[in-house]
Amino acid sequence: MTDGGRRYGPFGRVLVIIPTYNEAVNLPPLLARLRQAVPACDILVTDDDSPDGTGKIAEEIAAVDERVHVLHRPGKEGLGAAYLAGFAWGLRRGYGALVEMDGDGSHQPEQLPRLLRALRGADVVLGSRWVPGGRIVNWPAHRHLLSRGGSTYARLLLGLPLRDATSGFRAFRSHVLSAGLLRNVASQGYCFQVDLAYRAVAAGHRVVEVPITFVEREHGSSKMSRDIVFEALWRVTAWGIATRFGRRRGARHT
Ligand SMILES: Nc1nc2c(ncn2[C@@H]2O[C@H](COP(=O)(O)OP(=O)(O)OP(=O)(O)O)[C@@H](O)[C@H]2O)c(=O)[nH]1
Ligand SMILES: [Mg+2]
Repeated sequence: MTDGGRRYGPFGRVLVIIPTYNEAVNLPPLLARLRQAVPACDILVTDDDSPDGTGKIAEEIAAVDERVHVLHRPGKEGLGAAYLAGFAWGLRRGYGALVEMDGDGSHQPEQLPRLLRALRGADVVLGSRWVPGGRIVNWPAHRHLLSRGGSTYARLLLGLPLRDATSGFRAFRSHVLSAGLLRNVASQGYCFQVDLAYRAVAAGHRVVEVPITFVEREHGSSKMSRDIVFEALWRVTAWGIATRFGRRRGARHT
């Protein structure tokens, strides 16, 4: 892995995509830590016209750091849409690896090198809270239950060999995110993460998990809602039923 040459192992340039909605307080320190931890990565902030001015703050940082870019979207459309737009942006520019990372400080930039090292021997790397060495800091019991329960449900129903299918800290080799794999992705909330993991596994890609420490946000508010949980529940259930009744995996249209 070299830094000065902006190449990371066998996969070339790295783009870290950070979707933001009202992360004005969290974004500047996060970008500073990321720049320190992985100096050569490029960063794309995908902002949905945050009312708190996150997009403008990102622009100010981009003005003094040529490796920070900002994609402004007209309004709040959910995590899935923000990532799909970010992937398209990165694929058009020939990045070898695309990374997903939350903008609220829950994912530690200092652990990104660990994900990138694992990506040398994999197509997709998930930062996992639920493998040995994984940790969660400052979560109430009901969030543990929801995260563990959601992952277990997806694992059992979809036959996913993964402990943390909902994790949003992950790295993809860009060839994984082909038009075919992303066709008709409609998931919006954190179900989007389960959707991509399921599609990657079904397509035969090498998906591995490495432990991460997840720290609950200190500032701003969570976008987790009842609707987002409900979306995950109904979509995963529908995919599970479709799989059981023999519809080809990876050919889903929900
Ligand atoms: N662009 C964009 N970003 C979003 C949207 N919804 C959430 N995000 C961002 O996605 C990341 C994860 O969202 P969070 O609110 O932290 O949701 P979460 O991590 O599932 O929930 P918590 O664990 O409670 O924080 C954060 O950087 C958010 O700002 C959206 O609709 N559009
Ligand atoms: Mg969060």
